[in-house]
Amino acid sequence: MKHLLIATTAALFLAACSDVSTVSETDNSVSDAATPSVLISDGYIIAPLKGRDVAAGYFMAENQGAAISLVSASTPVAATVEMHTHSMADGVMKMRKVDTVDLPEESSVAFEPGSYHLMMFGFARAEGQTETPVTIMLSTGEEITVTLPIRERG
Ligand SMILES: [Cu+2]
Repeated sequence: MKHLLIATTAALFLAACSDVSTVSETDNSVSDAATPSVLISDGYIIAPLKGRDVAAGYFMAENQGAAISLVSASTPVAATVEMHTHSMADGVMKMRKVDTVDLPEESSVAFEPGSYHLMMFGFARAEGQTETPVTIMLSTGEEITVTLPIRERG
């Protein structure tokens, strides 16, 4: 399936109200200057452990243009969102905060368990809320907002 370049404010709004991966790539009329080059797909959030308020966010980021970086993220349901990665230190997997995640030209990076992830602190959602917008900021100043489902811990 072809993925969409989320291109305009209108497209962002539409994407925020539907599954981003199902929007068809039919509108090529937008100008290149307004076209974010990174596609965010397959995203989801893992709800905090019971009694805790830290959630994790995962997604695929596909850069379809020139080299770019993810520089920050935010969501209305968390006080703070950090980008983290895992690395081995003295034989133990540890998380650490990263300021940027670089995406070379036409590359992709997976935010997935054991690797890059969004760490959402002060996570507080409405009762019964099963999804939330998450905004990813790029080094170009562009922002991409996607709606991510919130998965309960199994
Ligand atoms: Cu983390």
